[in-house]
Amino acid sequence: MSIVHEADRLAFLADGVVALRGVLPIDLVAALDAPVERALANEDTTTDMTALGAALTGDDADGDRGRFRSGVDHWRHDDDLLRFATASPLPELIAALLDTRTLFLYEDSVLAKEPNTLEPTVFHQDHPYFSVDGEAVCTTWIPLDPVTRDTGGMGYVRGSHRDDTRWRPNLFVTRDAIPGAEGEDVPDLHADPGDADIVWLDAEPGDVIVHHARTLHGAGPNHSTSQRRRAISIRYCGEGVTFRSRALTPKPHHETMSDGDPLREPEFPQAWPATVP
Ligand SMILES: O=C(O)CCC(=O)C(=O)O
Repeated sequence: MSIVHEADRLAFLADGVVALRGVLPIDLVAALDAPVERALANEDTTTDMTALGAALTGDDADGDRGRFRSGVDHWRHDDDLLRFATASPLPELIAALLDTRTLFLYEDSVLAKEPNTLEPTVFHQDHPYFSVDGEAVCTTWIPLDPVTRDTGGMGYVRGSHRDDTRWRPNLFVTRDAIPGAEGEDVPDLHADPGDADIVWLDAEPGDVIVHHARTLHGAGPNHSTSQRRRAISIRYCGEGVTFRSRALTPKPHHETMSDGDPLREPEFPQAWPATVP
C-alpha cells in the first residue's frame, strides 16, 4: 500500500494540486480499460463533446478529427467502476491526502480525447458544478494512457484554490458560460496565461493527479496522430462536507437530499473507511 507523504499533503494544501506518482498498481489501471470503453460506448451517460463544441461555435465537427467524449456517474451503472472508486487503494490515498476520517464518492467521469482531437478543455473550476459545500472536496485524474502536454495533458493554476473569486461554469469546450450561471468569466488561459502560475503535468498509468475543487484547471488538445488520451476522474468529499443543491447540474439521485444534509449513502457511496470487501 502506497503512503501519501507529508510533502504531498503540504503541496496539495499550498498549490491546490499534487501528482501522486506510481501509486496505483498497473494491473489495476489496465483493468479499467474494459469499463471505460463500456462507458464511452454508452450514449446515455457519455456526450460527444466535439459535436457539442461544434454546435455551439458553428464549426464543422465532421472530417478527419478525433472526438472528445466525456460522461458522468458511470458508477451508477457499472459495478467495476463503483468498486474502483470505493474499494481500490485510491480512497485510502485520498483520505490520507485530505486528512479526513471519512470519504464519500461524489461522482466519476470518463474523459477521452482520441488522436487528433482539436478541442482543449477550457479552464474551469469544479466547485460550481458540485452540489456540495465544504472544504474537503477534490477531483482525482487517473490516466489510462501516457499523457504529455501535446496529447491532452492537464494544466493547473497553482494556488487558485486560495482565491475567493467565483468563476462562472462553462461547457468545457467553449468559454461560453452555462446559461444562468453566475460568477466571473475565467480568462482564456490557453491563449494568454498572463501571470497565472500554470503547471502542466505529464502523467503515466499508475499516477493520480489530485486537485482541490476550487483549483482552476484545463487540458490541451490531443495533437498525436496515434496516441489516445483516456482518463477517469473521480470526485470525492471528506468530513464536514454537506449537500447544497446547485440548479446547474441536478442529479436524479440527489432528489432525496436537502440543503445542509451531511453526505450519506446511498446517494453518496462511502469510499473510506471501506464498506465493500
Ligand atoms: O480530462 C479533461 O480534459 C478534463 C478533466 C477535468 O476537468 C476534471 O476531471 O475535473
